[in-house]
Amino acid sequence: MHQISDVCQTMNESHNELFQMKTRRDFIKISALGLGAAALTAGASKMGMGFPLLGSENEPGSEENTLRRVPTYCEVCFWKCAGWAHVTEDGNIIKITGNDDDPQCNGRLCPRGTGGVGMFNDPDRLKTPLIRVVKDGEQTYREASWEEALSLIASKMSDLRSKYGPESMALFMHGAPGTHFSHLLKAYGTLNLAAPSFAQCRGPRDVGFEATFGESVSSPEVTDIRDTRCLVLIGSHIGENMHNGQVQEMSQAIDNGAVIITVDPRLSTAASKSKYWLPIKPSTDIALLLSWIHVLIYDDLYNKEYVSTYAEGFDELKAYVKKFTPEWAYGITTLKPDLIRNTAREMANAAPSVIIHPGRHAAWYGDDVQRSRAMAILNALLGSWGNRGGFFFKEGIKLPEFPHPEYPKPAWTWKDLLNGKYPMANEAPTNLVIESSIPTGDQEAKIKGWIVAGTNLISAIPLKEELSKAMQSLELLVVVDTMPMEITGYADVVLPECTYLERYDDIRATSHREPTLCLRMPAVEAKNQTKPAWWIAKQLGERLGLGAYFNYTDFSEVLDWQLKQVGSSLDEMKRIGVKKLSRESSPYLEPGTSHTFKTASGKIQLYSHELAEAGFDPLPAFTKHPEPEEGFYRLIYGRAPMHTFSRTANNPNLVALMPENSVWINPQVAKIWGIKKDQYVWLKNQDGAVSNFAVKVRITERIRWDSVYIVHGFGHHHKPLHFAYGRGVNDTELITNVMMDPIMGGTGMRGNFITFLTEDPGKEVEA
Ligand SMILES: Nc1nc2c(c(=O)[nH]1)N[C@H]1C(S)=C(S)[C@@H](COP(=O)(O)OP(=O)(O)OC[C@H]3O[C@@H](n4cnc5c(=O)[nH]c(N)nc54)[C@H](O)[C@@H]3O)O[C@H]1N2
Ligand SMILES: Nc1nc2c(c(=O)[nH]1)N[C@H]1C(S)=C(S)[C@@H](COP(=O)(O)OP(=O)(O)OC[C@H]3O[C@@H](n4cnc5c(=O)[nH]c(N)nc54)[C@H](O)[C@@H]3O)O[C@H]1N2
Ligand code: SF4
Ligand SMILES: [Mo]
Repeated sequence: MHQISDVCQTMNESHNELFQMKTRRDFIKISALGLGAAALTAGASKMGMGFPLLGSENEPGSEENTLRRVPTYCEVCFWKCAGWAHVTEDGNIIKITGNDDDPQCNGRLCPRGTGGVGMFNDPDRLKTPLIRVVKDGEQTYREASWEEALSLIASKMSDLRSKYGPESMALFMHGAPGTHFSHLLKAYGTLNLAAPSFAQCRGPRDVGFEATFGESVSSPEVTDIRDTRCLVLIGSHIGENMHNGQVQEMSQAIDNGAVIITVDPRLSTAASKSKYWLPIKPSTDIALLLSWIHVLIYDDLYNKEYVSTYAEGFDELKAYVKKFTPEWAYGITTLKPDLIRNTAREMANAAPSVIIHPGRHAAWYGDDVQRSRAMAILNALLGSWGNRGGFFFKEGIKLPEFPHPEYPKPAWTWKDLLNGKYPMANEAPTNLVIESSIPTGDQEAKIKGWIVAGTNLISAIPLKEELSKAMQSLELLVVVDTMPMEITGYADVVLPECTYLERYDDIRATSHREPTLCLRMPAVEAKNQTKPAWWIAKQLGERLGLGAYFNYTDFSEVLDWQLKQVGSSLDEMKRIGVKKLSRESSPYLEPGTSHTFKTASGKIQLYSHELAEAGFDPLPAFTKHPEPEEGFYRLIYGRAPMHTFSRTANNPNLVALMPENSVWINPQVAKIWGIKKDQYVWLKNQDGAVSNFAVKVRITERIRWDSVYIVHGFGHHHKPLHFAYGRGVNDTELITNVMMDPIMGGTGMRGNFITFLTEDPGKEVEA
């Protein structure tokens, strides 16, 4: 009796504290906490900067024959390669290797996947739930028990439900934890679920391809790279973009003599392996694409039979591109007309085994659906969709949902927040949900509470001010993360998830050349007080009266049930990790047979009626974008093979491989500025935003003089990230000009220009 009332007492206090603070959330350093600090010192000595790559032979007990092998799939990026965690008798994970049966990795992991064990070993990991409190007039976190943290969140969510309706809660998610919290929030009664993988990433591409072919290119992409004869990369930098299977297939294609054409203002790794590098003036790709379409049509190089059988709108397209000659494009793109003609001919020679790669991160200039449409149209003219060496038709297997009551129907969803904007958004744009969390004038915000699971919004979302305003206005902000990333400092309650190596998650049921199933299970017990997302969601569900949606004790029961419905079982999957199933339909169009595309008319839409009806250009329009003023250079960004966004920035293994990013500068520019190799400079953008830290200069001919390049994910300002703090610069803080895609709400991020500060601007960094 006594104990229960004690718990209630504490809960009420915490609850009241949260209410008091709703008007202003200070950013809190998690480092201030006792337990974290103690654990850190112990770990840090063992895990210094020179920490060896795991799998090192002299780890105690690492003899191969005593190792246990546990199936998993990687969470370091979203390619989700299947692998094995190798565990010693005393419960240490000493290495992770690829699963030979997985077509997504063919037994090999990329450097990040191999280094994934650093996520498990990272001494800076979150260790216990934390609750925001006021102590001596200052906001801080105190460690809390799970019981306290969960009851506090559930009671606050119940309040929000009764005051504003369940729709007032939103979820921001990326990766595996997302599905567990989606289930929770759908059961609770809201569909306001958003991920940066839409509006900040592949959204424009997917919408552009869907408008043309009736379906998207999926993830993993349905590009038949291994059998292609010509691969055209527009920006897409496979090789630095380390999506495993694609990288392997691209090197296979190169070995087989495929022609690679890379369009990139920077000599990317892919460009360096290409027969043709087209160092385009950034932001002018649509002009190049239109002139390629012009050459294919007017030089009679397109696939007439394919187009007449499967496509519609050719006459409109032909008339439209008449004026877009290579000479016209030259003036815009700086690419010589001959180069444009020759590369168009290379594509036609290889057709239909040719791929104009759709890319993945497509949120560039705000006209990104139109650029994706132009790429889709080129593919259609070449007949590559549905042909070997082009794009194949995927086949997958759908696992039945574990039985639960029907989800309630929300009174409204994010679609009702659009007010006519972004008519073709088919997933919730994160930015829309953020805007809808800010009160306007005397209008209350529609969204009042967030759960953020597996996304560091601070570095993923370019709308810094809106994000900050929204977070200050919320009545509840819960962050579920494995690390004390920047976003955790804004939470009311921080919940520490265990890493992918310590938990069950959903079965990876992949649709690709063949359907595959893949299991992730705990290799070892979860460290400290960390818990898996499925458990956290279930606990919250039960406290919210939604127990019927979580009718199991352990998630393994759900997996076993699901697997048994499709003729496998948890036991089988524990042994094999990956199960390949055979496909039933053909991956390619059958010659001489008809095919119905999933568009309204059943035909490929060269001319898009859907876009026309929504009030947009039905044929891709070229828009001229602003250019840098004198002394400024366009900021472009991308990936490095050893890191994934900001999620690996503190991973000791990967920090050892690449500790910081650098800014790529053309030698001409370095000369004008008198900047030397390896010098550190600060970056300032057109709106006066200055980088938090200095960045090392890399002087290289591999970048055009009008642009600079940095790898995304660095420049962390949160001190508890001991390995990442202060290393390199963060592109996100220099992206203050966001070019919205009116069609689907994508946030174009490449319209920012920077200049150099060679003296320390003395900027105070929020620690
Ligand atoms: N400026 C700029 N912005 C970008 C991009 C860019 O290139 N430049 N890229 C865009 C693209 S393409 C994408 S897809 C998005 C990516 O956006 P995000 O996926 O949000 O990227 P990260 O910054 O890696 O944040 C991942 C967060 O998940 C946490 N995390 C990792 N593993 C787990 C786990 O198992 N459980 C839980 N609960 N949390 C975990 C990490 O600690 C981290 O806080 O960013 C977009 N935003
Ligand atoms: N190692 C690693 N691999 C990853 C990831 C990671 O974090 N790390 N993230 C994964 C994710 S979620 C995504 S979305 C993908 C993103 O990977 P991609 O889709 O391949 O990348 P983008 O960001 O579209 O393109 C980056 C390239 O575009 C070039 N570029 C910049 N501006 C322009 C321009 O105006 N025109 C043209 N033609 N090129 C331009 C840059 O120089 C750079 O080489 O990578 C995936 N793979
Ligand atoms: S590509 Fe690399 S990081 Fe991504 S899932 Fe595969 S092994 Fe992991
Ligand atoms: Mo992405």
